[in-house]
Amino acid sequence: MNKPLKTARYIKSAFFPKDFPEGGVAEIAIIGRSNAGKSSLVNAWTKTSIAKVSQTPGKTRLLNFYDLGRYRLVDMPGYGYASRARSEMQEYKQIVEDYFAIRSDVVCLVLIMDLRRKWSEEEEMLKKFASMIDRPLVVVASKVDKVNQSERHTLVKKLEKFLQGTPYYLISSATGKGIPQLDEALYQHYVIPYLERQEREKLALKGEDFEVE
Ligand SMILES: Nc1nc2c(ncn2[C@@H]2O[C@H](COP(=O)(O)OP(=O)(O)OP(=O)(O)O)[C@@H](O)[C@H]2O)c(=O)[nH]1
Ligand SMILES: [Mg+2]
Repeated sequence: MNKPLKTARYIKSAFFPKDFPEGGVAEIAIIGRSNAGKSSLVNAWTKTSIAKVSQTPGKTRLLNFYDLGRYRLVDMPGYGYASRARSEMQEYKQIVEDYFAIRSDVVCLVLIMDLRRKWSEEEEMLKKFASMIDRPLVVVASKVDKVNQSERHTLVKKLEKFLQGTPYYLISSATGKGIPQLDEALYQHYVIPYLERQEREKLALKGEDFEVE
C-alpha cells in the first residue's frame, strides 16, 4: 500500500477529550520530556513549520493534532519541566491518561528523548505504561547532529541497555537525518495494519447487513 503524498495540516489543539477531533484515523502519539524535540520532529517529519518550537521548555501544554493524510501525528505536552507546579504535573498525567484511555486509534507511542540525556525514571515509566495499555512503543533519540560519531556510538550503547529490545531510531530534526526511515517504518508497521483492520471491519459490517436483509 503506497503512502499518498499529501500536505500536512494542523487540525486543532485540545485539552479535554470532548474537544479532540473525531476518531477513526490512525494516530501516532509523540511523547517525551520537555525540550526533547517533539514539536521539532513534527516539523521535520512534515517538512513544514506547523508546530510551535521554542527555546522555553514547557511550551506545548495541549495535545496538538496534525493531519498527514492516512494518519495523524499527535504532539503531546512535555513532562519533567522542573519549575512546573505539582498541580500541573497532575494535570499532565490526567491529559495523557485520558487521551490513551479513550483513543482506540493510537497505533503507536513515539517516545522521544535527547540522545545526550540519560534514560530516566520518567522514560522507564512511559515504557511500562505503553506495555500496560498494550500499545507498541518506539523510541526516537533526537539531536544526533549535536554529537560526533564516537560520542554517538557510546551513547547508543548506553541507551540500548535500557531499551531491552524496544525498537529505536536516531534522528536529527535540524538536518532531517533518520526521519524518512522513521516515517516509512511506522507507516509500514503500524499504520498499514490499522488501515487493513478498518477495511476488514467495514467488510464484516457489510456482511452482517446482508445477512439481516
Ligand atoms: N540541534 C538540534 N536541535 C533540536 C533538535 N530537535 C529539537 N531541537 C531544539 O531543541 C529545542 C526544543 O525543541 P522542541 O521541539 O520545542 O521540544 P519539545 O519536546 O516540543 O518541547 P516542549 O514543547 O516544551 O515539550 C528547540 O530549541 C529546538 O530547536 C535537533 O534534532 N537538533
Ligand atoms: Mg513542543
